[in-house]
Amino acid sequence: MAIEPAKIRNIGVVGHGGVGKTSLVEALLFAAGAVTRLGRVDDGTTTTDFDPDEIKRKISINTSVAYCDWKGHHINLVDTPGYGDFIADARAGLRVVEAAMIVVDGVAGVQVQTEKVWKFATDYNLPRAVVVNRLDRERSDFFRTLDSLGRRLKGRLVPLHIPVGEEAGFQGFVDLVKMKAVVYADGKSKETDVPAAQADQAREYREKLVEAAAETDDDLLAKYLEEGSLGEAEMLKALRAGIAAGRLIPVLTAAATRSIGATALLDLFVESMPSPADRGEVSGTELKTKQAGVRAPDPKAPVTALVFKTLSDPHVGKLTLFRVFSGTLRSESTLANVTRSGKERMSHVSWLQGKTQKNVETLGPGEIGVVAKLKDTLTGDTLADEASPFELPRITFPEPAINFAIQPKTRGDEDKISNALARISEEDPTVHYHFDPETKQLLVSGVGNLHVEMVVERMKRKYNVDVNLLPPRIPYKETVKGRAEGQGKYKKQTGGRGQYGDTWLRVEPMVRGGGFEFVDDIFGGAVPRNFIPSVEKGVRDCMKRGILAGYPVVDMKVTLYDGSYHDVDSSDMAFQIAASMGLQKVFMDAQPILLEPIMNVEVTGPSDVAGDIIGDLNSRRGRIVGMEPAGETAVVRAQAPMAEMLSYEPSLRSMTGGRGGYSMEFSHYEEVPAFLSEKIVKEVKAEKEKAEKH
Ligand SMILES: Nc1nc2c(ncn2[C@@H]2O[C@H](COP(=O)(O)OP(=O)(O)OP(=O)(O)O)[C@@H](O)[C@H]2O)c(=O)[nH]1
Ligand SMILES: [Mg+2]
Repeated sequence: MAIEPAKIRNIGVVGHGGVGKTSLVEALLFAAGAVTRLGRVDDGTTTTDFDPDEIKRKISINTSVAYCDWKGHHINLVDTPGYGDFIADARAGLRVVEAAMIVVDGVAGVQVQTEKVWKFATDYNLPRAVVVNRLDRERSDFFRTLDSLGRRLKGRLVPLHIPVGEEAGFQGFVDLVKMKAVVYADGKSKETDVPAAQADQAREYREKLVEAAAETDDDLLAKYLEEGSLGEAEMLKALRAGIAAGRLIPVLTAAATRSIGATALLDLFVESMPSPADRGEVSGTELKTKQAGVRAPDPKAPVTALVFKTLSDPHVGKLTLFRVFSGTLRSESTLANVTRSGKERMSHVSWLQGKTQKNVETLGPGEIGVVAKLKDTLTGDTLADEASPFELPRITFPEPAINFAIQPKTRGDEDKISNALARISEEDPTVHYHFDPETKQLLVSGVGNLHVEMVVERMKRKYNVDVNLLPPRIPYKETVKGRAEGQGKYKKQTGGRGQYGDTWLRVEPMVRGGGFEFVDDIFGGAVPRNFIPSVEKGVRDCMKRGILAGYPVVDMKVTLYDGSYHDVDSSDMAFQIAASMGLQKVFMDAQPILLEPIMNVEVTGPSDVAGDIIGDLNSRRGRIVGMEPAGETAVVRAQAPMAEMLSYEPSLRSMTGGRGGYSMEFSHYEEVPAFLSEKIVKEVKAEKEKAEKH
């Protein structure tokens, strides 16, 4: 029997790296009795960090799912990674839930990825709760964190708790709804009166809570202003409705590793967060008519399910994690992958408790499940009834930001490598790879350094191929700064029919981002009409291969203004070659330059080392664009060349003693300074020569 949609809560657990999401999920599972032991990230024993890479590095890399029962409700917890390289998983995870639990660190407050996941939740219109975790740590401060939340995140934040005790003495919280304290000792909680020393503070925050609840409804607000208070039931109803609608964002306290705050969160999910039934219809496309349509969370409707994660393992095979939005999905049924037009057999469908599968007969609307061994289904695809195909909006993933060349350690391993990469990129849509014929190298691209390193580790562990990672390749581009013109002529007379093409080309720079423009300025048939596309093709091919250093040429206008032909010997090929030869020459006369990618960088770190962070960014040719001291943490915003930021992570770690964080995003292209440009051109030439010798 599938579970009634009204009795399901799907919660996405998101936040910056290392704030305690996985630990908190563990605490929730433990509090609800779904696990009998409280696992620990530091021991590699949590339910949701089970991958060997996760255990080794003590961070989450993949989204994973666990469930528990609480007061007659089935709660699915979607634990997502917080590390920047893997944040796309958090976004995909939020596509399949009704609410987000945003975890922040009680020491660091709002961090780079906090703002990112906040935006994802806003994009998907999700109600959310904020949990201030790790309140037992030295230098943690609930009120300072609250302040940083208020300054940096948009939304009506309202504390439901204030902490009792602080740092190592953190014992629990005052529940501002009940006006009772919940204190923990030896892992057990006890409800007591509000400590006398905190009575005033509790009253003050309780008043803010009532006011916030009243503000969600005009009539209620009028009554509150008139009478100065609200009835208990009325207040609670308004508060819950406000939270469910996302108009109020509750802030709670926690210390996951001590289980503090877990039951309060479970109660909040059940009482205030929407169920799949509350969420109602989802939009998508009716594929028979190609019209926009909707699907209701109705067990009798046609099946529609969205794949939000794919895991692959050489032993178990492929695992596909999905969420049902409508209909009842049965084990042993066949569904259509409407995104790729194929059929898939849903052999055994299961719930997931971390890595453990629990077989179920059916999955109804709102349920999250897993199935093994689908053939062609990838993350973001929709699975639906063949008779009633309906596609949900696809999940998009960020473009890769960084390229590495890889080399087999053992000769002859090339096939094994491509096979492994094919499987890995199937599992992780942010991994791309291709062979570069120019340098004869296999390039792997990913979101960041760590991401690509992990790909290499996975190749070794799961697919048993060892590769060397060569230094990352920066995706430079080429362009010109000046104008030039000249001839490209190709003439060959060998035996029978010869080859003849003759073109006169002019090149001019275009604005940055202008791309490419080809102008045909031939009068009087100097180059016959039918050969002009060949000239353009020759130009385009040559630009793609690059001229100065083998990087694609961009932002350039090329005009064909003259030429000549031969009645017999001229051919498409001859004109292509002539144009390509001409362009290579003219390009070099037009002040060629290299362009490099510039990144937007945001660094957070302790304020006392902000000066070092800025100095270091300057030495990396960075431009500081903003600096925001935020109490003990400072935020520095800068633009810096990608080439200088590849090795940023270890430097930041050593500058901040591990207390810093950063995120980086592509911004635009800029000219590479001349002294560096020369060096790059030389290196590429040397590389090419080496490749040719092989
Ligand atoms: N003192 C203290 N440490 C905590 C608490 N919660 C988590 N930690 C520790 O913080 C570290 C990170 O915890 P995780 O649960 O892995 O954090 P996460 O947010 O899941 O991290 P990612 O998934 O990698 O983003 C681990 O060493 C935990 O033991 C807490 O409440 N108090
Ligand atoms: Mg985690």
